[in-house]
Amino acid sequence: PIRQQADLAINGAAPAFDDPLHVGRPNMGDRDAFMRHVGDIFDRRWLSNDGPLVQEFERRVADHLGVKHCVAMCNGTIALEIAIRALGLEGEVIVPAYTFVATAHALQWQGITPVFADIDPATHTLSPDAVRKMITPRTTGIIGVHLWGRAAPVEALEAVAAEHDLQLMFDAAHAFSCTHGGRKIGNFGRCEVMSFHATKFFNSFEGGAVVTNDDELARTMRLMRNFGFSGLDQVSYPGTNGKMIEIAAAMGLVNLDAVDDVIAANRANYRAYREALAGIPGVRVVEYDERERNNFQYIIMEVTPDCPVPRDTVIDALRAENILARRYFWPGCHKMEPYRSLFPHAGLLLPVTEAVADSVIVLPTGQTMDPHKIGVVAQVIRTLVQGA
Ligand code: T4K
Repeated sequence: PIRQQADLAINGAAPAFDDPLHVGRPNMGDRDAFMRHVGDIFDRRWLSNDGPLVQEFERRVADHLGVKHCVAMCNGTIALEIAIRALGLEGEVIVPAYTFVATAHALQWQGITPVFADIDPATHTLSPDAVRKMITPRTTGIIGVHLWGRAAPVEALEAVAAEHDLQLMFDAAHAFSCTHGGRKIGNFGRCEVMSFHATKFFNSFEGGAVVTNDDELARTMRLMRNFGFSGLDQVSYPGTNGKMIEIAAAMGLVNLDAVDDVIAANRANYRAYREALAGIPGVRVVEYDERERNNFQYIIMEVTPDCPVPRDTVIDALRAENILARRYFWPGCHKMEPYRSLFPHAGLLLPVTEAVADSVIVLPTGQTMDPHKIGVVAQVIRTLVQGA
């Protein structure tokens, strides 16, 4: 048991866990069901290019989200790039700097400038007022990010977009199966982008999708995902190779059957963390709105300025115990290349982004965690902070 400073691995004691606890440990559905799909794939000799499992996956995801079209892709980043292309974005597009760097890269990669707007300290998502300040004559769109599965301020961003004639889309990489106003995320903006990466609570090994209710946009993205081919030897768009493969769809289908169980495990972990960390001075677990459905895939702990121990020391202490906590998304995209060189003074307009990036710790959750392990994680934090 960890009771005093000398019991902590950072002070020389043995680590609390022999094997590392990971943020982003994949959740896996039924192994036998997956193996049956593998057998079918061998029998059919159909591995890619709009195969039957990909088609079934697209239908099931669209049904789950209550959205008209799901265009499955090889990963979330390519899905972002294709959505950005299909919407005809160019010039400048406003995004948060407090997101995974792929949101910004998907623009920069195609010669569009990501312009970083600050976030709301309470929700960690774009501040509509900050977005307004960043609009220039070159602005063509806004990409909101539903960080941690909590919806960006959809209606306020819609109002800004309408006022300035801008396209609005969302990076919903964290928000599969979450709701906004009781409606599934996937139904907002012109389109929304999902990630099914291994570290997401619902994975297809690697994978992603653009979901939309817009028929024409879906058609364009389907063509762009497959080199722009609209017929056997006929190309009607510049395209890329963004296709999802059959084996990925097989994993996605099996994991889709397990989504409710994984969410239940994540919810129990979230409650266990909240209880176990309650009352420790200077740390708090970011809360999810109980009126909305959430996937609880990220346990976010903020280390507030009154905490007697700096955020990075808490991380070091956890990692010494083999609890591989992360500082997502430190230090903010604006401080990563190429943006650091392009916009050396961007930080001046992003005080909330920087404060949040300096305070967040992401803790392990998912199928491989349980309330007992969470109790130990919390005891490490309690001992470290209260003994300081
Ligand atoms: N937009 C947003 C807002 C995103 O968060 C992301 C991805 C995207 C767009 C782009 O979607 P994708 O193109 O990725 O589909 C991870 C993921 O690679 C990335 O998908 C994710 N966001 C991001 C938040 O997290 P890293 O750099 O943290 O990955 P890594 O290798 O450090 O792995 C995280 C932890 O998970 C480690 O402790 C190891 C563990 N792990 C990982 C893998 C892959 C496992 O235990 N097993 C595994 O198979 O980026």
